[in-house]
Amino acid sequence: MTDILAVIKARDPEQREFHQAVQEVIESVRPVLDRNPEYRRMAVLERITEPERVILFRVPWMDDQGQVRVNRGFRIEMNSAIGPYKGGLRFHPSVNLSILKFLAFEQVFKNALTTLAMGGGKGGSDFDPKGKSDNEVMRFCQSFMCELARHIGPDTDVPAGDIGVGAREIGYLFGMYKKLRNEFTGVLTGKSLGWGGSLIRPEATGYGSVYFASEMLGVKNDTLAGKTCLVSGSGNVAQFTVGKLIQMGAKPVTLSDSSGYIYDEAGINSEKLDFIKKLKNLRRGRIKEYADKYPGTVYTPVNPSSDCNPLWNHKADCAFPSATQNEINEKDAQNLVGNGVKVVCEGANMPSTPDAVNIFLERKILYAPGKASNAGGVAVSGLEMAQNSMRLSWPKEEVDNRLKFIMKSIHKTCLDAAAEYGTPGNYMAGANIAGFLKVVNAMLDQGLV
Ligand code: NDP
Ligand code: 2IT
Repeated sequence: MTDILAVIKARDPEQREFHQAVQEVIESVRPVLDRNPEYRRMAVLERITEPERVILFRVPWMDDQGQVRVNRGFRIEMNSAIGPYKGGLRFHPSVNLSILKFLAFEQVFKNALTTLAMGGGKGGSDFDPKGKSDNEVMRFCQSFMCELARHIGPDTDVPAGDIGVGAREIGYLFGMYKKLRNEFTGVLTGKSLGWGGSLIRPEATGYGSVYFASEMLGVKNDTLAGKTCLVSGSGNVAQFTVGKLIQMGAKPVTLSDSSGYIYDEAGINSEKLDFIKKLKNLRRGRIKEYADKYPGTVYTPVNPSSDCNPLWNHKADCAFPSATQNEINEKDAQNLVGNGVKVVCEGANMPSTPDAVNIFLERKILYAPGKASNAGGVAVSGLEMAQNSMRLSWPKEEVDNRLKFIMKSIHKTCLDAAAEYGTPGNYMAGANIAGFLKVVNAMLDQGLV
């Protein structure tokens, strides 16, 4: 099996994030392959690690000065064994094939865990929305969709948001798709409420992550009430993680962006969270302004030469990394457990490096991998697709109850699979095994396609 990884590495040596995501799964599913030799004969690992289709295209657009710019657009259609490709679009200068393949690969397992019929995909661009005017963002989205439209559809591939893609971008993308196809369909999720969006979709990833943490604590007869929580990021996932933590009586004390982080020992309350939402979503400002507004808060800028992130070095009970991949390294993980953190619940995708994960597993803390704990976002996207198909919309309580039910079910699925394959309590192994089995068995049912 190490051979499969060696072949993948030799084929695309520069795709480090993709190798990282694949290696974790290969190690987790070893006992599954040992129990069922047929999987090896049918080369399921070789098949599941190769995208069904990779689309790469030029995105030309004009900036406000009349200068033409060119970015790269991507869509990775990873696996459609259990449903149409489904997964977000990321607009960030770091976007490349490695990052999108790792995200698409993780999405396949995550979507399988949600109980809904969704395959896995991911896409995006190296376009940086930061500092761009609304008109520039609109022109970029329109150009991006001019090409993407021919590859997607409500029963084929249904994109959504991710880093740098929120309600504004989804609106511009949807408008262009509708104009090109002359069809009003649920081709994207994360739409605004007035034209096909689902209640609770904006909240879903953050809320779901907190529901998952609460389930994990429940196994230990504990709750989130009174727990001090470290949260990173300050975008969609981080904001609604903080919101739900406040509702559950916990005390979130940190938030960050790519420039630095704030530590508010008194706790971020609802009023302060409203300030963050306006700052980040309307003014598109920097988190530093929080410290200017609320005295007693410490702002620490990012230090690129530091070997660790001081955000993870505060006394706390729980950590919710909700910014980006590999934001917790080995040293950060040591700091977290050294400071008494007992729960690490990933809102972001692959925020912990493999060395960091090993520390969480060795120390037997409650560690939830993103593909389980952040699945609430795509799960409610699946519910948005269901509502669009019925041309109905469910009330808030109904969607929230379904989200809670799905997060509970993912939690149980992870624990059951981990116990069945000899790693009780290991949510990472459980998530990988359960997702793998669902997708691989569907692939085998459908023959060699
Ligand atoms: P947003 O764009 O809303 O927010 C991203 C936040 O993370 C910002 O605060 C951003 O800071 C920070 N960030 C992004 N890249 C970096 C970086 N390279 N270094 C440091 N900070 C960074 O994105 P989301 O909240 O939607 O996504 C956050 C994470 O959650 C991602 O890993 C995403 O894949 C994952 N996720 C999102 C889901 C969703 O439904 N939106 C669902 C499941 C997972 P800055 O503004 O300075 O860039
Ligand atoms: O990583 C993710 O699960 C997302 N960005 C959400 C994907 C979706 O289709 O809602």
